[in-house]
Amino acid sequence: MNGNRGLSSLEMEYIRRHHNHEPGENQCSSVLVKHIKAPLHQFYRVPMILTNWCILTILSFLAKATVWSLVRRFDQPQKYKPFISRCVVRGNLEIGSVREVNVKSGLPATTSTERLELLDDNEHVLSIRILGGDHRLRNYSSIMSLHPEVIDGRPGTLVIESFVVDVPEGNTKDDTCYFVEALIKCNLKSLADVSEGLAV
Ligand code: A9S
Repeated sequence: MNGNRGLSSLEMEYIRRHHNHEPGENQCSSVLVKHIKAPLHQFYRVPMILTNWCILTILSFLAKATVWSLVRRFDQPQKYKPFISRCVVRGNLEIGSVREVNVKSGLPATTSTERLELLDDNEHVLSIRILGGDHRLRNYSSIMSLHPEVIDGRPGTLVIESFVVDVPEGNTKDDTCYFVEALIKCNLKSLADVSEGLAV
């Protein structure tokens, strides 16, 4: 983690609470923060006298995609990750599920095998671990935590993403951190574009 880098005390608290990587000697780790002008999740205030299965069924179909609804879809990372073309999950969305990810052409990889480590719909935390693939990210694991915030007086989402990964043979920690941070910045920019495009 590169020091405080202008993070607020609240962001530091979230990082302390959810992003506790312990990088080994030959690993690098970092944390990225993104402020998205879209709600973390959509909710409707329905008078209790009207709440019944019919109303909730209708509302569930009307619910717009929001930041957490995109992030939590371990089976569909391509919904917002620009480098992923296809994903197949073995098993259902439980801890331990494994996905086979196909990567778009032009990148230093074609496939990646990834395991769902944590999916918490209350704390809005997702963690994955890369098990394999024809790329150079060994022992890669990442944590995403989403937190509601107000941006320009409207519901927004603070997204914090951290990772830890082995430094490949022949590379430096800085090289490796720079490479992974660049990819994650692209993912978070795309997440913002998709979420803000959907949020009304
Ligand atoms: O997808 C993520 O959450 C994060 C990263 C760093 C994924 C990287 C990647 O999918 C490529 C974009 C293809 C780059 C993998 C697994 C390996 C790469 O070399």
